[in-house]
Amino acid sequence: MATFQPSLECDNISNIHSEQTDSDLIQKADERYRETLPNLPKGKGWMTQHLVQYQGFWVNPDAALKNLMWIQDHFKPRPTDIFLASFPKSGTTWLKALIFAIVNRTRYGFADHPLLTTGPHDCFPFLYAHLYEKDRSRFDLDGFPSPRLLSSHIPYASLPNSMTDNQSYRFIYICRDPKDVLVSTWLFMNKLRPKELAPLSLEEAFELFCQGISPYGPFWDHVLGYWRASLETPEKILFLKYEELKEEPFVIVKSLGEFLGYPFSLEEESKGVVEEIVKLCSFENLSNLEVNRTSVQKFSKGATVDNRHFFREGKVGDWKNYLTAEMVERLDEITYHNLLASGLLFPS
Ligand code: PAP
Repeated sequence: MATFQPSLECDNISNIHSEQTDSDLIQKADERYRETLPNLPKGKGWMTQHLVQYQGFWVNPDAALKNLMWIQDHFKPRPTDIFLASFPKSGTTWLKALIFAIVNRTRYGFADHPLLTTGPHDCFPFLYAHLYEKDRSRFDLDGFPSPRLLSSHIPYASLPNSMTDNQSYRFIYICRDPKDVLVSTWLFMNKLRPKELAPLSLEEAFELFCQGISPYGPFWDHVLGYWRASLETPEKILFLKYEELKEEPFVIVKSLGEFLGYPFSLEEESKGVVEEIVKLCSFENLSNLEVNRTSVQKFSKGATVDNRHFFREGKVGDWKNYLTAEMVERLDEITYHNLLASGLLFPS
């Protein structure tokens, strides 16, 4: 499926490699991966048998780690890039839809908007999910027009310097109450867990999550990495909370427009454009669309995920239906201690 990207002019930056150079780079990334992998600590996996600990974070040892290394070694950001960063299950799909709709609002009408027929993950691809394809023709990042909309779960500390230097790219980070993140991750990953592995019980998932062993975990280190960076460079990183977006979507959509350099005019506001965007990207609307109910999202190495799995409840506080009082107490305490000095708070 074609990826919709805003078709403003391509930056005048050449990061187009020849075929030969591309395969050399893939080979180099492969070598570093093969040399590094055997030395990494192993932990129990959620969707795979194991996770490995790389630079302090736990990742899937196959595609996720390879792609991360590729990005670290070879990805060339453009100053106009817009990155969405998140810990998994924190609101990525929602933010993808919102940012896509904000940035492209003068290109598409709401009656025949691409988001009505294309899933948010196809409109706003994961940076790493397709990079390492041998056949990179499906997602040729170099060929994307600017501004490129790219997302990733990579922790801030593991981003290459080229993405954290003082260039003008923008990052939006979305975080969510870890109790909802845990429940959402557990349910999602059990659906995708290979049949040959026994399902992960909630008790086991809880224990692993508390120890920081979940994809891109520890959760708290991930959040704090972007939180601190957003305090240091607020003009570059906008830090959002899922719960606040639920509470005040109009306010946040307006501030997203401002932050991204696409502010809403008074005329747009009076015509209800902000409301249209919020409605288009709402859980109720997106989750009922045919494309999000029936089609499949393709990731690297032939992995596929039904789009409907990205839309479950879309609520704040669904953890109340799953976690015991002891679990809540323990998780809240870990969160409290980890975030105490940072000034970052989650609703409990
Ligand atoms: P990802 O990391 O795999 O991309 P992500 O989109 O971050 O997943 O998180 C999925 C969660 O966002 C799901 O939460 P739940 O399991 O608690 O229900 C999903 O329902 C929720 N979600 C998806 N789209 C929306 C939306 N438009 N509004 C609110 N929540 C949403």
